[in-house]
Amino acid sequence: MTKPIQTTCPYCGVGCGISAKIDAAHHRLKISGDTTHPANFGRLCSKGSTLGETVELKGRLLQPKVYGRETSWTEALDLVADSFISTIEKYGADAVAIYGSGQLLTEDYYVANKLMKGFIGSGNMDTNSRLCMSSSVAGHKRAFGSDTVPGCYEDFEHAEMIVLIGSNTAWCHPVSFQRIRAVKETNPALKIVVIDPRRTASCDIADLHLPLASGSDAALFNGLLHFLSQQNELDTAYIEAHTEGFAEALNTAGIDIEQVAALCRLNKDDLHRFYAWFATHKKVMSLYSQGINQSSSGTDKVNAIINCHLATGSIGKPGSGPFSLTGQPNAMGGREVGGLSHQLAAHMDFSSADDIERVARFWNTQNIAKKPGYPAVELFDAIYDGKVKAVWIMGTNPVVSLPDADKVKLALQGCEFVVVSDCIADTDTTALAHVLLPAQGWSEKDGTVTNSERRISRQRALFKAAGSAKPDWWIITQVARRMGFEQAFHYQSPVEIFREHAQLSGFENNGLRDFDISAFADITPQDYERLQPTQWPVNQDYPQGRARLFDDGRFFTESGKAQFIAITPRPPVNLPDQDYPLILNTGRLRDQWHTMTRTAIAAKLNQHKPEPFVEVHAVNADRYGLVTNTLAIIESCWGSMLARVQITDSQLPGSIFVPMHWTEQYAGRGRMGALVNSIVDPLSNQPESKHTPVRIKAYQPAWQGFILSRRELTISAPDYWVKIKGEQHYRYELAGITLPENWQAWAQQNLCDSDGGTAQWQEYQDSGRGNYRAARFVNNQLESVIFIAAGSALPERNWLTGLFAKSELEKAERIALLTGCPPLGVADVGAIVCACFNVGEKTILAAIREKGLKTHQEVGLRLKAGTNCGSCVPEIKALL
Ligand SMILES: Nc1nc2c(c(=O)[nH]1)N[C@H]1C(S)=C(S)[C@@H](COP(=O)(O)OP(=O)(O)OC[C@H]3O[C@@H](n4cnc5c(=O)[nH]c(N)nc54)[C@H](O)[C@@H]3O)O[C@H]1N2
Ligand SMILES: Nc1nc2c(c(=O)[nH]1)N[C@H]1C(S)=C(S)[C@@H](COP(=O)(O)OP(=O)(O)OC[C@H]3O[C@@H](n4cnc5c(=O)[nH]c(N)nc54)[C@H](O)[C@@H]3O)O[C@H]1N2
Ligand code: SF4
Ligand SMILES: [Mo]
Repeated sequence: MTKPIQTTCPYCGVGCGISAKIDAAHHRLKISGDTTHPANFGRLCSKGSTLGETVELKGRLLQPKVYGRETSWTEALDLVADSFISTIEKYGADAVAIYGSGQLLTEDYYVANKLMKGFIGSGNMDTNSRLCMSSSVAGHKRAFGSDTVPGCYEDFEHAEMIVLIGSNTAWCHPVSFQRIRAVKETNPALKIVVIDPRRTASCDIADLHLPLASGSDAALFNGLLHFLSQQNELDTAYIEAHTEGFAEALNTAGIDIEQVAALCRLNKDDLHRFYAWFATHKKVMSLYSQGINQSSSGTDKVNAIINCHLATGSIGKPGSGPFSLTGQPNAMGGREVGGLSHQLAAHMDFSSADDIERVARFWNTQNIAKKPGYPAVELFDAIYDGKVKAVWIMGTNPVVSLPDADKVKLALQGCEFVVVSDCIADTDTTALAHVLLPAQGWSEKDGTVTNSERRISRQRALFKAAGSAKPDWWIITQVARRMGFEQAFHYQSPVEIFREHAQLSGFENNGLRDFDISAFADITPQDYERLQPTQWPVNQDYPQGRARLFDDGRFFTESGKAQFIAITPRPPVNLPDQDYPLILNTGRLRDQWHTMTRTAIAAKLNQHKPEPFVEVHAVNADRYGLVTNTLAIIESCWGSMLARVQITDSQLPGSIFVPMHWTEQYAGRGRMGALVNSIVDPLSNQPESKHTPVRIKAYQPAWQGFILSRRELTISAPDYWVKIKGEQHYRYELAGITLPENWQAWAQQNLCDSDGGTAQWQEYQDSGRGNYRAARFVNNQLESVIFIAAGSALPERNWLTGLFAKSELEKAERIALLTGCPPLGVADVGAIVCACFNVGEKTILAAIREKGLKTHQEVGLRLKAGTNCGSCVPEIKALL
């Protein structure tokens, strides 16, 4: 092992610093939190801690492919450039598009955007940030004249009240959540309010949870503005000096508490409590995320929140302000380079002719795009309609993550030319590519990312590239050169791109644009190598960066004043009806990242929630005949999926929740994007991913079962299947409508995949009851087990999966094997709660009972559970 390298976590927008020790010989990493990084001071969550498990080469895309055939970079790049050129010649520049991602590094993103908007001359570069941050971007622009997140993480320590709105911070920004938890523990007076239709793990530290009706946030914050005015809790001096449009906003917001309570379906006293707290605490932070942004009124929701901060002057000051939590590691960097189709670059956009002229001059191009391109949903519609004929998808998986995802699939199936750059070979989107370009993964790439608090950090390469994989910036510039743009894409390394990006940010800026990192305009390769995490702006006035913007009361609007926006709340567009009576809400799980291409490789991360599931309130479960742990089919006008039922009172009656993560690589019929309506916000074009009318009913298979196997298998897919990678085994959950003729033959066919050796079989069959069980041993080692039942009566999986860690089974274990239950005296750990230390629910419950443990700290002392990343503390507390 060498000296540790400091880099940044490639998952969420918290942007944690990582210290990685490299064992190059064995291609292994030892990951720990970077104690010097201001985003995390050494903390990491379950996903960051397990990054070392995701760097294996199995499953990686290692070689360029054209039409399914492996080839050289030269052939692949020539083909991409030639096809783009000929499509443009035949149909014009708007017939091609790039669809990028907040998971690209700033340098990759900058050149992709420059190529499309500056040189191909079309606005058709959009990004998955359209599905993520675009309502925040639009809200910021309206209020501040710029896309600025005013505050910083340090504000958590100064705040008197923190409101989490449409944000499951505990699972989605775990290190920030742990930081807030720590503040709350030392200062119990800190008020925490969660505003979310679901009772999430984030409610664990909340003084108040407001389970508002889906989509009703704008009314709630309008009501707050009205309340603040009625209670004389406005900062009139601030409003007078630094804002415009207050009177109209207040007028439009004229809604009293009773009306809000009725609209949001909230308890009036709870609502009053929240309003009174907001009014009486001076330092209030509003942290918000997808419950706000992913809505047909997302931009209005953002401005309704900002209005309240402007009205109380609680912005730009320590411990206060609206704070949009960014999702992806480089959501912010993407906004800096202008990755959204209406943006140009460096916080300039197509709405200003001066901006267009300025950027054209800087890039020295005659061919700059003059108007916005298609935003994501429209882009895939345009592909479907044949208007866009060649698309290049980079670092995103739209066949899963876009709404109406079956239509997206059809669009790509019908598209003349689809290029996909990814680091993983098999995804639902790579399956549809004509050209596949292998990108370097997180552990191989070099560049910068910007987190939620505007902090630019370096990602540094830890390993040499896997196979022939190349950095995204290299791939893009190679295509650009082949398209005839050698001059403008002559870069040899990321620092040259970063330098140009920094120069553009300062170009004719003169304090007119918030994004200014001109202090890096001449950065040397050595300084870039050593670059320390810094918050922009970084310029002459702020050479060390700036923690807070708007602390001077100056905004980037023409008048220099912030704008109140008058908001008229609108309900979601598609409302439930007789046919589709429920609201489908979608979101994230603690231990998975988006479409699972990387997190599902880490066995530890698959234990928390192994299968696609649907959370349903008991009232709805009763009504639709759903039973816990059985399967249900969920249908919308657009598509359907299968998921396992979890009945919970954390759900509001009338809404159901499914995680967004499962794809066709890991589950048959678990891809939720197929159901989601493609309604968008008219201002931001962000999809309403949290609200689709659906129906649900029990799914009654003829048989259910599971297979555990030491090796990965190719199973003749039944109606329902899920693949779960575990420690030393793969687990397959299965269910089918049709029974195979003979289970023995079916098992032979599906389990005997290429494991060599002579297998010994142990079998049990009760044909009358439809039960079949078998175990196979190869060289005395357990190779696989299969359990099939007519109903859902199957043994728990934990004890059985644990047997794969053993080189040989004891006699008692072998005897007990086909009962599925441990031999007498052996404990079953239960479902894994703490992924970091692999501690199961049953172990925790037993310790609580037997040792009389009272707090999560005591559980931590005994079992270590919850003492690393802390993400499972809410669950431990629930068990207590
Ligand atoms: N573990 C994990 N962490 C992640 C990610 C991941 O995939 N996995 N992805 C990252 C990314 S890209 C993003 S964008 C962030 C997202 O982070 P979050 O926005 O926190 O995550 P979500 O689960 O999508 O949605 C948050 C909450 O919005 C609620 N919600 C739904 N409708 C409404 C509504 O009308 N009003 C309000 N107030 N709330 C509503 C949902 O019930 C849900 O609990 O997470 C980032 N972090
Ligand atoms: N219904 C519903 N839909 C949603 C959401 C929701 O809450 N509900 N959330 C939305 C949000 S906020 C987001 S951000 C999106 C996320 O959705 P996606 O962007 O589609 O999801 P990812 O799985 O992150 O896809 C990233 C892809 O890039 C690959 N990759 C990783 N690193 C690199 C790299 O360095 N270079 C290249 N070229 N490829 C790389 C990964 O293997 C993976 O295939 O989903 C959106 N869709
Ligand atoms: S909170 Fe977790 S996922 Fe997010 S950056 Fe930090 S370690 Fe990575
Ligand atoms: Mo996101």
